[in-house]
Amino acid sequence: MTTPGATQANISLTHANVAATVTIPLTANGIASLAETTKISAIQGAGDQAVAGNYQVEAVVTGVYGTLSPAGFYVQEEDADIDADPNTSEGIFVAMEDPTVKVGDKVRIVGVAQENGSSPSFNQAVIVEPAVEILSSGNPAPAFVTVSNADYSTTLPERFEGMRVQFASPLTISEVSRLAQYGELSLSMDGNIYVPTQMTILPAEPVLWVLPTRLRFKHMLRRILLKRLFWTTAQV
Ligand SMILES: [Ca+2]
Ligand SMILES: [Ca+2]
Repeated sequence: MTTPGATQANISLTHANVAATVTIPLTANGIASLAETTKISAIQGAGDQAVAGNYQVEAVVTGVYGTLSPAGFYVQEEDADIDADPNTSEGIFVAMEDPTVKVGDKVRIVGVAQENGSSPSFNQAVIVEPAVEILSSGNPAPAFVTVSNADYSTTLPERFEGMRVQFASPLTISEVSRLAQYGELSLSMDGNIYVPTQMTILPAEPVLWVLPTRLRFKHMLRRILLKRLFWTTAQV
């Protein structure tokens, strides 16, 4: 237990003949804090997975999703705090039941970063077990990062993970077959996507099917899946 207004808490540990006292700094509100604040870009890194660990982050809330599972909110670094590397994302999801933060709040978060196949990450970079302190409200949203058609491919979206993005040119709705059941829309860049065999005649010899296969791969790089964040098994 700490005294109201205390700036630190002393915890005594005793084991056999060994005794030690650990001092944990506290914020004015008595919320745990770490000595060092880490930029989200350093947690996200330039690779496929976030760097697991215990971190303190200070960033702006960009979206709150309290009714989803997992519930939580997104934060993104203020524009002044982004690094110079476009391959490192500046945003991250904070998994939290009943989040009380609002868009525009600048928050200090102490928690554990992870990115793996288990809940609540599901291969998204997340901060779990967060202690959240609101530092200020009404802050401007961080700027969008623009995704150009030439930039986009299946190997690149990781660098935009959790960030506010906008597209450099209009997208085309190219498939709606999974909309009713799964809430999914296929969007494409540079106009509509056609079935490869609509654009080239399938050769008789399978070894020559490389052309339609190449077309299909090129089409995949132009495709974006827009998912509703919940789905139903009911057929409509
Ligand atoms: Ca920051
Ligand atoms: Ca970056």
